[in-house]
This record gives sequence, structure tokens and C-alpha cells, in this order.
Amino acid sequence: MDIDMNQTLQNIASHYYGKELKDCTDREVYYILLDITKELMKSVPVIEGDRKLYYISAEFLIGKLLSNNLLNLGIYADVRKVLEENGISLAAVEEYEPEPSLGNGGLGRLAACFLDSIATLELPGDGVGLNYHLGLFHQAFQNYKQKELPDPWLSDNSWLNDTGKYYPVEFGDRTVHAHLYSIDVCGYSGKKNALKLFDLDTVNEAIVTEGIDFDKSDIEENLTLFLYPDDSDEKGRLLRVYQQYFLVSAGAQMIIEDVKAHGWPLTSISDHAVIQINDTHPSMVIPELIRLLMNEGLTIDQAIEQTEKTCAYTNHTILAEALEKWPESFLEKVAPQIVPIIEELDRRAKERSDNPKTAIIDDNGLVHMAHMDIHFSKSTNGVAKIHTDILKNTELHDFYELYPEKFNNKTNGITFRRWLQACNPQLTDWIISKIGDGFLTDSDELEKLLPFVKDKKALAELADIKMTKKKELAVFMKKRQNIDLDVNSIFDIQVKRLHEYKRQQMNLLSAINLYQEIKNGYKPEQKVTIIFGAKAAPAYILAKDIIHAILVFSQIVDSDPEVNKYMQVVMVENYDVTCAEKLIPAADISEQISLASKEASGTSNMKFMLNGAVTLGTDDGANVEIHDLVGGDNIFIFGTESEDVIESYAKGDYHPQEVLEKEPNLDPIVNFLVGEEMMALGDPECLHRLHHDITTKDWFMALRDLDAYMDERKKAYAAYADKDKWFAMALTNIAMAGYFSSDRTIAQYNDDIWKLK
Ligand code: 26W
Repeated sequence: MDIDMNQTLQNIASHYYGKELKDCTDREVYYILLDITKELMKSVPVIEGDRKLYYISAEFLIGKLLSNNLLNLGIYADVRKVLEENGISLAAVEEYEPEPSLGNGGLGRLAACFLDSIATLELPGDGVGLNYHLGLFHQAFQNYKQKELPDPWLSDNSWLNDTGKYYPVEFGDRTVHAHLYSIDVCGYSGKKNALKLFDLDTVNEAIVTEGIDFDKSDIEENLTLFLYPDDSDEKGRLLRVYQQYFLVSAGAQMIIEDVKAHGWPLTSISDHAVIQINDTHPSMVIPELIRLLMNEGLTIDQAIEQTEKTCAYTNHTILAEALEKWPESFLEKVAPQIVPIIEELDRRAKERSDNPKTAIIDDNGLVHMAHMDIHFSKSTNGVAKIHTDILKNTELHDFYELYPEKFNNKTNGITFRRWLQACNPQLTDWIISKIGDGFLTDSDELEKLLPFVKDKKALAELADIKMTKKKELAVFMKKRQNIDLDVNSIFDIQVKRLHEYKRQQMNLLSAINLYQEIKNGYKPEQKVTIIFGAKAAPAYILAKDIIHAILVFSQIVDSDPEVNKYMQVVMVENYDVTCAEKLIPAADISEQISLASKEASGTSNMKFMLNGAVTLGTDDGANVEIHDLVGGDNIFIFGTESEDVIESYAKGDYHPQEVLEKEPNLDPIVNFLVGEEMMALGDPECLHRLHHDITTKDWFMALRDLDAYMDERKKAYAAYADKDKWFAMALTNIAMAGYFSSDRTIAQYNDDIWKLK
């Protein structure tokens, strides 16, 4: 972009604040940069085409946008230089940008990476979502427990643009008006799409009382307050259905309006629009689109046919409890106008197959959203090879037999603009110095790094970069949580939503084992820092018990001088995209230890790999593909294989008591959870509940894999001692990460499903 950056920034500083740039506070500089970036983005051309994608999702975990936008506008280096010349650090300025917490984790962050890649590949495609005022929640630690607080991020001056447009949404007992906002999504291509977010003007943040509690009954005041309000009670679940219908009704109206505005007939809407349904949260877009098309004059057959050709569905989970099923009575209350359409779809689905397992409405009057998606959309995809195979062979096998041609795999990816260039400029520059900058647009070129695994000088440089990132993380943690990290220790990191299947509890038990060994006289050669970052859903009791146990254990380790020379356990408060950008580049070991068959893909595994961490994990999700790419010598794999896990569930033959009987060495580890050290600091109710669950139920088989995990972890720690070998492994991981660029994923979605033009 051809502007005199220094002059431009000086002008705005003088106009807004009446002073020179160098005298502005970091906060003022943030607003100056926001202003100029938004202004520059206005003149970026919109990506146009004859067929457009709408990526509809309840979550978009976009993270801070300033650096990303500067980068994609091509002015990042220029701005950073001008700021430096004026004694200002871009990193310090960025701290004033609030991070919107519009997602739970992987699914929401994936949606954000996809928007970046769609725009970068110059494909016409917008995100469609909701503008939650208070995000998911802000996590604070109090008395070693998670406390949920509202997470406000909106202000008068933000990335949101008000379009001034409204769409009426008819609920059973009232009509509300969805207000459309838009955030520009500028690709590396220099062209842009948008993230469209709907909101309700009457929403009232003042109804939030203690923590994140609020009156769940008044839709007009609470509809877009939070992402996924607590669903442990009926009112919360009903509110979710209200949110979902609000999203899809406004979204479908907007799509129809777009198509009409181009003068295209709605009878061929599928030639001009593709709706990618991100998990089942927006599934009601199917009956809603059918309803609206019928209102526009299409027959029911035409409307159904066009909708089936327009929509495509992505499945992100095989956990049965995460597959949404809503009672018909809820839908009757929220959106009675779509109920007859769902009933008609159910009737037609039963015509296609009389297998009760593929019914949309089951005998209990539950509407299976995923079933509706598969019957009435053109594509169903999983998000990693093994995940899609499990869907085809097990979880959705009956559907696969019915529609083999609809099933396909799209292994997830991540945007290298954020997860390498922006968060690790040192590594980016180093790679450029070795192989040129071609990998920035063609990620497979990273493989050109492979010859350097034998180059000791290169490996030493890589080690230096890792140390720089560890030091940056140490500064960040000191500032954010007043925690001191030892940068000479191994950084062993597990960051992701807290869930039993992801097995943070297994990581904790292995850490307890290390603690006990040290207490018994073992003196590790290498200190290790085990870092966790995770939010637990507010109503997920056991997940919160695990956080409690980690926080209590962390304190025990910290205050024991015999142990704290050799190990440290840290839990990052309020893990978010901003933390991830600091943690991931600093990691030596990437913990990906889900129970095989349960993690659909995982995406942090890819981010860690790209930043030169070595995976310690199970053959699950995309770990399987990482394993294939880097080979067994560059990854630490352990644990029960997915076929065996699936078989165990089918037979119901897993009992943690049997493991404890067979492996008595595990007893003291597990019992530590309720031993005197833990009890002295912790809440006995939480710790006993956790202990009881692990020893009697252990649904995700942590004990079954614990021994193998502890062994493999020791191997990884031992391997770290040989620095040349370790960084050769790290470099191999970086070199083979090209496959996981979301540019590749999006190109595949486009070739196989979207066919945008
Ligand atoms: C019932 C509502 C519900 C259920 C599950 C809301 C949200 C969720 C999850 C947070 C969904 C999710 O994030 N799934 C993750 O999606 C990623 C992107 O495909 C995958 O990499 C992860 O394996 C998967 O857990």
C-alpha cells in the first residue's frame, strides 16, 4: 500500500489527540491504528462471484484482529517500524485490544481460520454468526476454582461496522428484529469478505447478576448476551434454541436477499449460494430456508430440492452427548412455523429409509439435528481422516450406507498468517532466510527445510528462537499472573477445552507420579514445566473438579523446595487466543492425549507442530496424520488404539478397578488426589468426587493408558537431553506442517463441495 505511514499516523494523532505520535499513550495508539486499519479496509475490493459461500456458525473465535489485519493489508512491517521509531511497541499497543470470546474452542477457531483462508484464496464467502455481548465467559481462579465472569468486549469503537439493516425474526409469541453488523475480513490477497454478526438492540447487559447468572426467560433482554448459556436447566436449553433460530432465520433471509439483489431466480438458488453448516447448531437453517423459499413462491418440492443442493454439513464430534436433539415441543414454542416442515422432512426421510436409526424425529419426539442435516444437505464431512472413517464405519454407518456419495473428509487446517507469521515472526524470518518466502503462499514449500536437520548451525539457531519465545512467554506470564517460569526447563503444554475425553486428568496423574518419584529421591536431569490452559463449561462439574485438582497440585509443587527445583505445574487463567499465541511458540512438547477415537481432529496439535514442538499423543484425530507425515521417530505415540477403544465401548468391558488391580503402582498416584497434602488445601467434596469417578467409572479410560503415557513421557524428557537430536525432530515437524495450512483445507472444500466461481 502506497502511503507515508509515519505522516498518516502523525496526522491522525494530531487530529484525535492534539499531540505527536510519540506522546500518545499505548491505548491512544491502539485507537489510531484501529481507525486507519478500518479506513484502509473500506477501500479494499470485495470478492465477487457467481456463487457465494455462507459459513454459518454459532462460534467465531476470531482473536485480536489488529496484527492480522495489518499483515493481510501488507503494512505490518511498515507500521511496526514507524511505531518503533516513535518509541512505541506494537505488542504493548495490542494489549489494549479486547479479545472477543465468541467461541468455546476448536470449532470456533477453525471457523476464524477458514474465513482468513477463504479471503486469501479470493473465494467469495462470508461468515454468518451472532454478536454475543459478553462472549463465552471470562475465567478467573478463586480458591483454586474456576469462577465465571462476564467477558464484555464491545465498545463504541471496535471492528464492528453497523450495516443499519434489520431482519424480522418470528418467534412463536413475538417478532424481534435482527440487527446486522459486519466485520471486514481481509485476505492476504488484498481483497475482502465479511463476518456478518446478528444482534438484538433490546439486549440488556444489566440483567446479569452474580457471575454470569441472568434471568433466562426474557428473550428480548438476554438473547445475544452469552454464547451457549448454561444448558443444565430447561430454560437454558430453550434459550439456545431461540439463539439458533434467530441466527438461521436472519441468516437465511440475508442469503435470499443477496441472491435476489443479483437478479438470480430463487428456483436456482443452489447455483449461487452454498451454506456450510458448522456442526448442528445452525441446522434449523434447512427447514427455515425451505419455508422462506416457499413464501417466495417455490413449491415444496422445489424448495426442498434447492435447499438440499445448497446446504452442506460438517460434523465435529462423535461424542453422542454433543449431537444435538431438541424436543419437538421446544421447536413448537420457539418457531412453530418450521415444525410442519420438519415433520414433512421426517416423513420423506422415512420414505428413503425405514431404518428407525436414521429417523429425524424419533419415537420420543426428539428432533435429531444431525440426521436432518445428512438427509437434506448435499455433503457430510468429518474433520480428519480417522474421524471420517469412524463416522462412515461406526457412528453414522447407517447413513453412509444410504448416501455413500455424500460422505467426505476434510482434514482441518490452521492459518499460517496468524499461527506462524504473526505469533512467531522470529521463526518466520528464520525460515525465509533458509528457503525463501515461497512457503507463505505455498505451504508445502516448508519441506525444503528438511535438509537442514543435519545442519548443526541451523539447529542451534532454531534452539535460540525457541529460547527467545520461552523468554517472551515468561514475561507474559509474569505480567498476567505473576508467575515465574524457568526458561531452562522443558515446556510441556496442554491447552484446549477442559473435557474428560481430552484427559487433562491423565496429565495431572502423570505429574503426580513425577512428584512422588522426586519425593522418593529421584533427581531428574532436566527440570520440566507442565502448563495447562483450559476453560470448563460452567455446568460441567467433573471438568471443574479437574481444574480444582490441577490448581491445588500446582500450589503443592510450588511450595515444596525439594520438588520445585525439578518441576513446576502452571495453569494459565482465562486461556484464550491471545494466550495461545504466546504459549504455542514457546512449547517443547505438545500434549495431544485424548482417548483414541474421541478427538475429531484437534487443531492445536497442528499449531504446535508448525512452531517446532514435538507431539506426545495418542493415535487420534489429526495426530494420526501428523504421525504419518513425520514418521515414528519424530513423535511420541502411546495408548490404546481406536479400534480397541470402540470395541471396549461396544462390549462394555472396561473397568478401572481391574486396571488398578493389575497395576498396583497406580494406586498411590490416584490416591494422592484424596491424600493429606491435597486435602490440606483443596475442597474435599470436589477431590473425592474426582477420585471416585476415576476409580469407579473413568469413562474415558485414563487409567487404562496411564502407564503407557508415563513411560512415553519419560522417553520424551530423556530425548530432550540430546539437543541436536531434539531440534532435528522439531525441525522435521515444522518442515512437514505444510499440509495443515487451512489454505489447503479450503481449497479442498472448494474443489469437492462449494465449487465457487
Ligand atoms: C452441544 C453444544 C456443543 C457441543 C460441542 C457446543 C460446542 C461443542 C464443541 C466445543 C465443538 C468443538 O469445538 N469441536 C471441536 O472441533 C474442532 C474443529 O473441527 C476439532 O478439531 C475438535 O477435535 C473438536 O472437539
